[in-house]
Amino acid sequence: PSVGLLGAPLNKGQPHLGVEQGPSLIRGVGIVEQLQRRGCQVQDFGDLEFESFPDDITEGGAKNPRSVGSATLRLSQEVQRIKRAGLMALVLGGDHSLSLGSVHGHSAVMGDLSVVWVDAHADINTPLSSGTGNMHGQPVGLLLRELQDKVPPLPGLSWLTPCLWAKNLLYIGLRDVDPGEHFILKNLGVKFFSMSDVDRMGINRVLEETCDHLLRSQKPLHLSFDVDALDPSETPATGTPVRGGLSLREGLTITEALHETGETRTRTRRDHLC
Ligand code: DIR
Ligand code: MN
Ligand code: MN
Ligand code: MN
Repeated sequence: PSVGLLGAPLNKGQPHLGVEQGPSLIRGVGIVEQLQRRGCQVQDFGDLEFESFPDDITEGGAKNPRSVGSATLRLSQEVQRIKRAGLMALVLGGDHSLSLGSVHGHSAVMGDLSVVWVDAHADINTPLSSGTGNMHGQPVGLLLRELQDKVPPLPGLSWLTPCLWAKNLLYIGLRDVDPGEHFILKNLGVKFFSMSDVDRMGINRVLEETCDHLLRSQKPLHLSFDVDALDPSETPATGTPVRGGLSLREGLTITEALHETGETRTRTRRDHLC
């Protein structure tokens, strides 16, 4: 397997400094070497550099839309380059608003995707439903085709065409969902496994049902993994810790199970992103 590795040191999707250090810290603990040891060929595309917008103001319920829009457009273009080269794209964040670029770029080359969103949060606010205005809480809201007419035009984001169908989306790990988000989830009938579901069913059954739900459609698979899905005892440095999260083993089991679905299906369809 050949992996295209890309760092997206984005921090404008939320208020805390430090998340932009993610890519270099994850490289620093040896992700390239670890992938190589597992037999992956790694092509390192380095870290993206993003344009800064000093006067980026809140607009239409979204904070820093120009910064986030310009960064995620760059990211989408780079992911498209990696996909066209026939590689699996592995994107390191950075805050989770980067998923606007990674999902869009992936879908631009591969068409409709199945997306597994591993997160304490649903990230399905629209600029109008969001209580915080932080864009890391809105990427799914902006990517869903069904919500297209609920999203006001945002400066810097006019390039973003929604590319994801609600039926091809599935969550694991939810435990901090805003009331407006709950309404949207129910309304669109999005499939999710909350932490209580993981407790009740166990991670293996959750993953069996995940595969039944998504993978039969034979769409290329996209994994979007927010580190705050894990329990804060594992990832204390997240900006939005929520107690009672996935154990490290449960998190790894998710990635292993999704990886195996690619092993048993056609190789070209296998695709993971973090
Ligand atoms: C909250 C928190 N739902 C918001 N979202 C977070 O700001 O929209 N997402 N932390 O990762
Ligand atoms: Mn987040
Ligand atoms: Mn989260
Ligand atoms: Mn998230």
